[in-house]
Amino acid sequence: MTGYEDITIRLDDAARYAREIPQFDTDNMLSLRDAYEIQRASIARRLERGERRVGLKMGFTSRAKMVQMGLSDVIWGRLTDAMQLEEGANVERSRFVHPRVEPELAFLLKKPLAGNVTGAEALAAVEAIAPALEVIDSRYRDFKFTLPEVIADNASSSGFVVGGWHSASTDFSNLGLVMSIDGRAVQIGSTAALLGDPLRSLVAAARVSAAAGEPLQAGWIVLAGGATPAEWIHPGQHIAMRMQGLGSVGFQLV
Ligand code: OOG
Ligand code: MG
Repeated sequence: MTGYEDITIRLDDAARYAREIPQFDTDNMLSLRDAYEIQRASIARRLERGERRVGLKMGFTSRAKMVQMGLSDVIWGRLTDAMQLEEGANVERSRFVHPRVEPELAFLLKKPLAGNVTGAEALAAVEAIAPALEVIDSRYRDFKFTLPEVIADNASSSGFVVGGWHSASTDFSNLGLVMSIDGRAVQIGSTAALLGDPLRSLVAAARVSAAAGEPLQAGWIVLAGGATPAEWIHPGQHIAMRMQGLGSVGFQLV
């Protein structure tokens, strides 16, 4: 693919320096294939700077998120070590353009997982599960984008925090969750919002990553997608999420 170097660099710089950029494909001319190629190339620039790939995020796996963002195709993005925020830490607002947060379930893999796998095969590759918060931060002005644009922008992914890991032997298909800001519940939901069962999100992750030539690896984290609409966050706020049986995860925006 040629001709997208410019937007690749613009997106990488926007993420690196937390600067917003205008939309570049409002006419929806970009193919999804080229959008993923721009994402790959922009994340490759981070890897060249020393970041390490640690997993994959799924997006628009819940109806709540599709409705909030007005898009209806499942998308995915790449996670690097620099995006992982420490549980309970103070996170600088200046890292972001206009951050939002959403409750997710995280999978930790103990085996590679590639291609068309069954739910049972996917489950057998899971080392542990944990409650997680994803900080999404579209690099586009006003958090507005088309489907190819958000894909090119690494599916808005900017940061993620993972709580304590738990055995995946308990049924996690319908765990209640409460996301709160400064102790006030702002979103209530269930892991069942994720394609009916978050395991389906992992099955989809195995398929899309293998199709991209980057199959899921042992040790990788897979974020299954936001189970509720995302919330804007502001400096001084403490953001937390408690998931039934799995404890809680949180951080402070400063
Ligand atoms: C796109 C990212 C979607 C999710 O969990 O559904 C996503 C966005 O909402 O900006 O991360
Ligand atoms: Mg998400």
